[in-house]
Amino acid sequence: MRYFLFADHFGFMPFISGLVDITDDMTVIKVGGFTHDNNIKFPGRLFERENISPDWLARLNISREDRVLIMAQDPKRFDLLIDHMSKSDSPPPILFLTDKAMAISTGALPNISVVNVPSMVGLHLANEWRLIGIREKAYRLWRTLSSASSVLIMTQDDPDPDAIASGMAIQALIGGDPDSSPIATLGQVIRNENIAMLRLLDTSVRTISPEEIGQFEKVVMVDVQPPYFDEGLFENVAVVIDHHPYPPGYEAEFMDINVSYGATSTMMSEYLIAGGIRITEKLATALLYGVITDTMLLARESSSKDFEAFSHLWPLANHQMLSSMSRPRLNPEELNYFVRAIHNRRMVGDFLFVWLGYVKRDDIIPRLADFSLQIGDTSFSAVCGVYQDNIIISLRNNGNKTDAGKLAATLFSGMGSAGGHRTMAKAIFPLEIFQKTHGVKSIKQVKKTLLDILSKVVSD
Ligand SMILES: [Mn+2]
Repeated sequence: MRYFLFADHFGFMPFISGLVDITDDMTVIKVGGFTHDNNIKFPGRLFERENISPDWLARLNISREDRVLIMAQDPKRFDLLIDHMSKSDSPPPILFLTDKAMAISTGALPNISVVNVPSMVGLHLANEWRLIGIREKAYRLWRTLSSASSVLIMTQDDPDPDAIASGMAIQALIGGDPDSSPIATLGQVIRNENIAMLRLLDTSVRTISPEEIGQFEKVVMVDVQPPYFDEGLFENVAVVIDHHPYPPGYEAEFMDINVSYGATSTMMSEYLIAGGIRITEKLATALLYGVITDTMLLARESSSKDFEAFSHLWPLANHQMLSSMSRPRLNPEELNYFVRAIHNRRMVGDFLFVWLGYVKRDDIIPRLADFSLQIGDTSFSAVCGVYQDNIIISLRNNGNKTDAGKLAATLFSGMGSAGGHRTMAKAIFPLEIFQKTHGVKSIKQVKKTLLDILSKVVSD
């Protein structure tokens, strides 16, 4: 490649060394007789001109195959050059490096780019300040947790992808594993997509009881803050990282609460990136999914920081996995459960009851629960199955007066764990306890008893 450098100073020389290769043919044209450091070595020919004339320019034979660099302290000095080049039949691409404010209508001169070198470098430097800040925070976070032998990573009662991904990022940051630093909830993962996410990423969220909290040396909260939980449950929290507003009244050793982020996953991505921690494909997929779901694909309450995290994670993520998470597919075996559900359904008013019997996978239950609201006039549904000696019930409400979460808690929390939101809830308890409590033996009787209990309390 032939390069022509026109310069009225050599101040930006260090910045262009990366642009020009040793094999390139370089012609330097010093314009306006300035003195320069003799130590600057030029890889090619050097011309010195007081002024540049069209005739002299024509002799250089510059064409669109070449590249022109202009290094200008006084941009006006190069007007004639620009004019000449633009009128040429074969105008070369021109990079105009300056430190002056300059307006060139690039619409009329598509071959010219003006680069303000100080502001470009300044932008990079400003970003470095920010990076140092984040890296220091990442280090402080790591130091807060690194000495602990066990770390409890707490999320909301129904952890969403943002919380799960942020928990995984904490594990990556401290080199923790699911045993010594589990991602935990006092509730359970209810949404079908989130269950699919856990399965695909081969990770887990552990349901813990309040009594277990004390077994961990340090507590981290991601995407949630201590006042969310019952008073007195979390007296000593080491780390809180969240993008929801700060509800005053608590302190933690390390706190990063920032509402200008669309997702906690973005905050965690910044820590990992600034801290130089490797982001595996799985982690990138999780974090990207966290950013996407919390910001509704950068449409809701997102900032340029979310966009930056998004573009950093995008090439690292597994996109096939990502699409499976948002639209879990049905395999033939799962399809059989759908058939079974349709066969074994009972409608009582607008309440739909589905009994699946024994299932080989528990995630089919919430999937069918989502689907169940599409059947007929259903406004409230309960999909029940037996998985590994436990009865699992997924409740869905779409316009019924009955609060699914409250109903689950009232009916089943005495036998196991149960709860959720108004529109979706889950209960899980041992089959044996249910059989004893209700004095029933066969699976058929269990089914009938459940139907009786539920259809009595779900309002029409
Ligand atoms: Mn969030």
